[in-house]
Amino acid sequence: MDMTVLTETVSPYFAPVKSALERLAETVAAAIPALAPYKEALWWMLPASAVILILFLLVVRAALKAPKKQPAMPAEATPSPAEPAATAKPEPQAAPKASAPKPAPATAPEPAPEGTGVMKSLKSGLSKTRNALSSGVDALFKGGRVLDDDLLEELEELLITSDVGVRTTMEIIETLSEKASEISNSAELKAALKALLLERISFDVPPEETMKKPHVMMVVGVNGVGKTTTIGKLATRFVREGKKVIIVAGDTFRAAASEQLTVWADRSGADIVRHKDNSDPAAVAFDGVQAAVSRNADIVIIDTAGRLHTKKNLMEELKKIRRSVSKTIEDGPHETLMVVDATTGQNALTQAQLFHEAVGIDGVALTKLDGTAKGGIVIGITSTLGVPLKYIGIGEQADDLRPFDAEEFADALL
Ligand SMILES: Nc1nc2c(ncn2[C@@H]2O[C@H](COP(=O)(O)OP(=O)(O)OP(=O)(O)O)[C@@H](O)[C@H]2O)c(=O)[nH]1
Ligand SMILES: [Mg+2]
Repeated sequence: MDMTVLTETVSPYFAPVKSALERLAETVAAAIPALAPYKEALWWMLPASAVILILFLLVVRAALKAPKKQPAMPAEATPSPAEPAATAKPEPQAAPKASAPKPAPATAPEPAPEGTGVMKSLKSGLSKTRNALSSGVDALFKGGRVLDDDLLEELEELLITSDVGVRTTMEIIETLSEKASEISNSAELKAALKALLLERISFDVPPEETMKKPHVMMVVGVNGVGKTTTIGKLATRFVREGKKVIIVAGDTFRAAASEQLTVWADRSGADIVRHKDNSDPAAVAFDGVQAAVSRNADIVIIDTAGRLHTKKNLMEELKKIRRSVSKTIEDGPHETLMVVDATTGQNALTQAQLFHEAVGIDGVALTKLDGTAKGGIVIGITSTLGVPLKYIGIGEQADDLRPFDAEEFADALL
């Protein structure tokens, strides 16, 4: 091909580039005598080789970056009891669902393959709230601003939109305005804010050593907040600690609820006691507690159907489950854990208050904190509810439940 004709037609601006390349080609040909015979073609061969090399490097890079195929779920990730089918059934009412289908994946997600973010850090779990709060504070000081009334007003808005709660926000803003002269940048403001938040979320949680054997825990809450998932995560945790755990499928109302819990039982290595759908939850709870006593279990966790605190008959059903537990274990259930969904914002607080009034709760598990920028709800729950926040959920996997630790939480946020 006649390169001169081609380049001159394509662009008159090509001439200076071409002459620079020709000079480069001459230098190269002079330096490498073996290339001298190709001197005429060398000026365009040099950039062409460079382009080919770049394309090659891009292909190699893309191949290295391509996601590896997910490994099949490792057997160790779903520890099963030695005889899951046999141990998974209540004694008298055995095996109503021996060949029950597995629940839909949406209700019981597969565990993360080993080594891929299994121990999700609290910071990444809380990243949405962290981003809103921590980056929000950084942004306030942009452009050399100082902590004045305008800045405090913007901080107030930031705290309220993070669901810290109006009253707590006002208290914090007032204290900060008194300390304004000591705060001149975002790092100092974050430190002061963190200390104020920590004061409001710290409380004593009774140590687990005080648990009775078997310790009976009933898990309650409105629909879809994460009760069953939280039970699966708790079972995983307790089994890992070497405890014998029985989980009880007290949600006989929702289709596939027992199957969902069975998946978690298999995965965690806990036993499960279940009856057929639509049977009396109080009867399942009774059998679960009996099984726990006869099998010398350490912990019994009773799942219950989701219910609205406004449905009086359903709240009565919870009381009936309690009574049925206490037929075998007089002071049981020892713990009623209310699960609330952090993404419902201030509603979560209202729900917890109303459940507490209706059936009495001993602790809260706040789920889905990974899915909201409004993690400030933790402050409302810890400071106004009067019952401890015991666990926080930061994802759907077995390891995504943390005992609530105020300091760790404050560190992860600011
Ligand atoms: N992102 C995230 N999702 C969660 C968390 N906890 C639970 N979920 C998801 O929330 C959905 C509902 O969870 P379930 O455990 O079935 O909720 P439930 O309260 O038992 O629901 P009902 O029995 O129908 O009242 C599921 O898709 C869970 O995977 C969490 O901490 N983070
Ligand atoms: Mg459930």
